[in-house]
Amino acid sequence: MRVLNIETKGYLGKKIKVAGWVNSRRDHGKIVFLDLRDKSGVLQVVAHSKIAEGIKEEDVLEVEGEVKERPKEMINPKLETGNVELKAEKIKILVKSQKLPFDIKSLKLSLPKLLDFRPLTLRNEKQRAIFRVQREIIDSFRKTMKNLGFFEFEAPTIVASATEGGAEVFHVDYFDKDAYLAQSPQLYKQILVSVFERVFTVCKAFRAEPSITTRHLTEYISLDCEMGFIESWEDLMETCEIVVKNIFSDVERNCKKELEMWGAKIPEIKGKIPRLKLREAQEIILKRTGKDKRENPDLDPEDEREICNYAKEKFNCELVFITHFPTSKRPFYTFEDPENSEYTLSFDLLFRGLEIVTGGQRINDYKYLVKKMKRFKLDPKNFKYYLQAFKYGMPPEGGFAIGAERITKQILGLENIREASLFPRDLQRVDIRLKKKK
Ligand code: AMO
Repeated sequence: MRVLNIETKGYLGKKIKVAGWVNSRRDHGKIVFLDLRDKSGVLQVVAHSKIAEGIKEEDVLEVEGEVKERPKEMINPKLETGNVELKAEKIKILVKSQKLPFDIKSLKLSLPKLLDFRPLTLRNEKQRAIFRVQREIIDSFRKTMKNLGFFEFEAPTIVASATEGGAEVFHVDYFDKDAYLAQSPQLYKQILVSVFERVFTVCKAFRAEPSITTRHLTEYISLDCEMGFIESWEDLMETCEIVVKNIFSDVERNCKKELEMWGAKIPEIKGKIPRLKLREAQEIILKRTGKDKRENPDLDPEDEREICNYAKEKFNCELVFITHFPTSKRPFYTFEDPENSEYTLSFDLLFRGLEIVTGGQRINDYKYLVKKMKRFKLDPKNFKYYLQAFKYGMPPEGGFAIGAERITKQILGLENIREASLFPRDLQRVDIRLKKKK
């Protein structure tokens, strides 16, 4: 039976079989060192040149032999299997690899090349680490949600209307009728509050982003939740804080090696994440930079960086909630501040200079929701299906969504969000770079 590389430490002096890809080959006369890579890590295989003949990088092997302790001077403390090696007795080449177009281990490539060769570049240890961290983030979100009594559901991808407003929606030619790719699971998570009270989903969201930025994808992973019977919209920010803090502590505990590879440090959050109203933030930005953005309905990327610098200096916190965005600029479903209807009970969470979460309280009163749709020039008839949930009793509710690639990017300090997507899609790329239609 096959033993994983990481488990070989437990088989000292025993004969076992391992399998994997050749990460590297080093020849020392009649002795050949092969670093064999499998899903668990790398193991050093020592073989006589006769049985290692013709073996090259990325060939897929099955190796049988004895697990031995390495001589003291050969111990590699950087490797989890660094004090053992496998003395090969039999090597079976399961399949040969063709000549590699570049060195996978050092991977000195531009971003477009890195993505063009994704099936290959993902084999690089540091690239794989990104997605181990992302997996931990998603698992952590799911774990916290379940612990807090949220019900997991799968949101539809093909939807009948644009939910988040704007023109950033992909049209689907649906049997000669109109449909769209979901910009978010917003309407469905709200509907389900009237069924399960607390719900969450890990789903794909689609935005027809017309520009190339380091923070936008056209398809991203959304970690969405929605909760009913809130006593105040503060409940939402508190839940968001619990979720994000758990993500940080799970990644710190379970992804030590990955964080080290990227030189990344998990932020320390002592006490509560600071909160600033949008207009307060803009006043601070004016004082710090002399730039007057007090009329703007949102923060731009430069503002997000500036206000995070401020939060770090003032509160020693790398995260900050921005609240009370203008009613005119938030989607139709957003609850207005009873103290000033110009603003909403909504928030963004910024982390190291980038928005990673959006959330807020929703309008749960049927008649008011219909009125608000009309004010937003939306036809309630097109939302008849969704409105049923409100017509027949929706408790006070709200929720939020975390962008999985964004939080991954910020934790690891990646320069571009595409690096945090296994198979990124953007204006110019679906797997490969797209060519213009002739
Ligand atoms: P919003 O549109 O702000 O809110 O999106 C929520 C979060 O999703 C991430 N995100 C993106 N990530 C990568 N590429 C994109 N193009 C992209 N667009 C958004 C961000 C953002 O904070 N329904 C609301 C959420 C809610 O109120 O519950 C919504 O979709 O991290």
